[in-house]
Amino acid sequence: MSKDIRRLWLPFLSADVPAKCDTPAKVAEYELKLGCEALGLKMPALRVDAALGEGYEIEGDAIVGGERGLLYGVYAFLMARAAGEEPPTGAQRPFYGLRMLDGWDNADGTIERGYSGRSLWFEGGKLEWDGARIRQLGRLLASVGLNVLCVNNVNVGDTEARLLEDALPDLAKLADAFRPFGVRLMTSIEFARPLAHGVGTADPLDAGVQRWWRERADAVWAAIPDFAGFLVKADSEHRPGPFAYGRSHAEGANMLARAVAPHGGVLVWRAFVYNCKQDWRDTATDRPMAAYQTYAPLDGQFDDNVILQVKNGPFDFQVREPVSPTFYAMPRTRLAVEWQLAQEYTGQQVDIYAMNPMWREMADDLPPEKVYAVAAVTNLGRDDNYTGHPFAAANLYGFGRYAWAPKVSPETVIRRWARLTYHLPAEREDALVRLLMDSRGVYEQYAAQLGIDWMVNPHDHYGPNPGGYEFDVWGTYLRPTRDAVGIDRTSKGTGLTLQFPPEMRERYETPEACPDNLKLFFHRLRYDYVMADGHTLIQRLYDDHFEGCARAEAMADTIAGLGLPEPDRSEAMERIERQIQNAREWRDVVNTFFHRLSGVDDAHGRKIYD
Ligand code: GCW
Repeated sequence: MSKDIRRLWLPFLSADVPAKCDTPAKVAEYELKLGCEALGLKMPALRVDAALGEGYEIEGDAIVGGERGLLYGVYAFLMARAAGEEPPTGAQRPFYGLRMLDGWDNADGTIERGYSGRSLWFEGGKLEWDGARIRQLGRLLASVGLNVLCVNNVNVGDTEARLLEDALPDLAKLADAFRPFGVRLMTSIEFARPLAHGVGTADPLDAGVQRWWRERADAVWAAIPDFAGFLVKADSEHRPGPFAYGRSHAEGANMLARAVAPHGGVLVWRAFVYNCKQDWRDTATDRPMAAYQTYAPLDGQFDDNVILQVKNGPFDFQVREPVSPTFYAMPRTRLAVEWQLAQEYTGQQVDIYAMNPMWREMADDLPPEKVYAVAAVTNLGRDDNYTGHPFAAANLYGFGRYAWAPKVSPETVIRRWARLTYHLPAEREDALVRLLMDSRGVYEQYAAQLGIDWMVNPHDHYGPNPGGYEFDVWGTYLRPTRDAVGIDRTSKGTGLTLQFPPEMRERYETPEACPDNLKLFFHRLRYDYVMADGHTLIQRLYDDHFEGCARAEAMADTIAGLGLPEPDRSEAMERIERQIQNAREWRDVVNTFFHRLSGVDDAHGRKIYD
């Protein structure tokens, strides 16, 4: 057994789940007993009602549910009691059937954009894991009702491709480890894989290619009967795909979907397709328009078991983006929204950035039923606390809650996480909840205010570098001059606003109607543009950076005053110091950048370096 397994938001489950609990029913029973003893509760009866599936109902002194539903019901009951609240009443069902975590783990144990240490399930070129930690992870995922885990990076190397080949027995063992927690596995596949096996082409319309994938799928489901399906990144950032054969993405996705369909599998196809070799001189191509341009014309052409996984915003997991217009354009396609719990662009689990408020904003702009499934790139790794920053666990917890109820109040979720994790006295709990609720706004204010994204250091994506991507190939330009900054994405500019339904188009089309937090996402504005609050744009750029940084500095005192238990206290204090350094760097670099360009001084005479 590994030492010091961290319990995160389940501290009352003070013993590991033993390996002999090898079905959801056994885990449910074990957890209920363990939890009730710890919390001094009378143990409710467990009753299986298969018809409830993933749903459950807590009725008086019984918990009723389908096999997995029972497990979810047990955790819901225990977590409510541990938080001193009443368990939910009435039938509970997850809003989304597919609630998926995407690991960007590589076989060598590294994680692409991972900020919590090495992989929990890969090392040295193969699947390898600590059983007790995987069971703890399974418990954490089940406790918030997540049900699918994709184990490898969407950028698939040769070693990872072998997960469905000679490494399949290991994958089957990992599936066994997660199954008792109701978590089914998925893998990312490489579209051109048949080439490595002498098929000679990866053309989706080629009979040999179709046969190769059918045989692979047959072998996979023979080894893992409840395998969830495949995830594919194709024709995206140098990955192979159907375009090489003159085929559409519907043709590519359907070919794979037909291989997995007989087994009840799904084919998750990522819509993250854009020109990653753009010439910065080309002002007609506008990267955030790419997904819509590629996929909207294909609506209605995808098979039923294809799920098109669209990043939440049209760009790429930036701090502030509108909802991707692709979501409004494909009513006849099953769409999944993809989020990134790994904080690539949002502070890398050093800076605090709680995501539930962002998910709720999306649910307000896009009726949750327009989306078929939810997925998120995990923020998990082998660090003792699993998520690098102890507060980043709130995002993993919160993602599960959002997947069950997309309109759940962010504050309710964050408070519940805080209470379960720390049990602080009321005033300090309030302070932690406020800190987390404000955290995204703080980060946004010093790193991406007014919808200016992409001022990050290239490649690494942490810290400021306002000119860093200007002459690069990635299509992420802001084109700052001495007078103005931003891209005109209106009908008079690149036309991104035209991809939105009328009501949203109107909201974004003019700088006056456009909310402040997206003004520079949609508009090119002069520095002397007067904002609704009467300040010029340039003054607002300075103000936000000074204020955002000051708010980050103030967070250190709040955290110090929370009285957190160790080691969380030390971890959080060490990271807030780094966050403050980062915020100062953002403030000074970005302010100096605009000051040098514009020559306009800060109206309040604060320090801007030259
Ligand atoms: O934002 C980019 C990341 C890549 C990632 C890509 C994607 C897995 O910088 O690291 O690759 O998104 O989502 O495919």
